[in-house]
Amino acid sequence: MKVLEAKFVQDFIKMTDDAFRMNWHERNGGNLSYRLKEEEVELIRPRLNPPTEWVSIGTEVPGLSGEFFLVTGSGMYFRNIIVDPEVCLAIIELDEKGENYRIRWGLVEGGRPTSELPTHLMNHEVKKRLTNGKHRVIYHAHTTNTIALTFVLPLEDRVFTRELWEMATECPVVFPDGVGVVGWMVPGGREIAIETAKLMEKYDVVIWAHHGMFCSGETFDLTFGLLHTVEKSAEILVKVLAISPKKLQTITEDNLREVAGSFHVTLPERFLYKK
Ligand code: 2HA
Ligand code: ZN
Repeated sequence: MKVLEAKFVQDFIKMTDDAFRMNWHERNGGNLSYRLKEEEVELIRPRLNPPTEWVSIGTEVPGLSGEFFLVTGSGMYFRNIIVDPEVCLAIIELDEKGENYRIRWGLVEGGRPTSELPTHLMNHEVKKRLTNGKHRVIYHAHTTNTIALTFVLPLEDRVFTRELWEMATECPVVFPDGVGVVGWMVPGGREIAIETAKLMEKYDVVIWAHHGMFCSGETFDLTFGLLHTVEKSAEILVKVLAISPKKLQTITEDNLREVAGSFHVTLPERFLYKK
């Protein structure tokens, strides 16, 4: 099958276009990666390029040895993906040690996979292990309101989780594990990848202070929907803070317990503190 006709490629492209229209991807901001299923690799294998030389990932992900990923290209604009996906995207294959990759499709005018490849792959490794392979999508976006909050809220998981849960009744149901926060760091390398992957052990959402957000999920819809929900909640909080420094009423910790009971989710006690 032609790579561009594969459903996972079509879904990937649609998600990047939806995301661009949300205004989360100025210039070359943000990146997306998808871990292919074995049957998807077989479906497109006749259309892959012959193997070329291995390139260092810049970190080790032994848990992903031999896996294939569809990823956005470094420096590529989300805006252009739908117009010319073969220029903007790549399918990469990892070696047996999980230390190197090689490009098997895409980037036809040259280039490299996303600058955040270490974080994407280290997150994939954690989530593949913790979800028995169910999670396949890692997504990074420059979400305006979430970024704004990292200038005014303490950079603590417990504060961000609680504030975001309070902003919309469905939030604790959509991200019951909460959100993690990484303080400001230089992006694009192994260091920030390690810090992010540590938090991915506990959460499906990690906020990068003054930069954006990473989400992990099973499908494109679930991962996009998760990031969208967190960002919408952050937007409400920004508006609330802009209207008044003090809330007159809110969703309380007891309300959160009631929602958790009705929707059969477990909320960690450490986030249900009395304010
Ligand atoms: O420019 O978003 O974090 C791509 C990025 C780097
Ligand atoms: Zn970024």
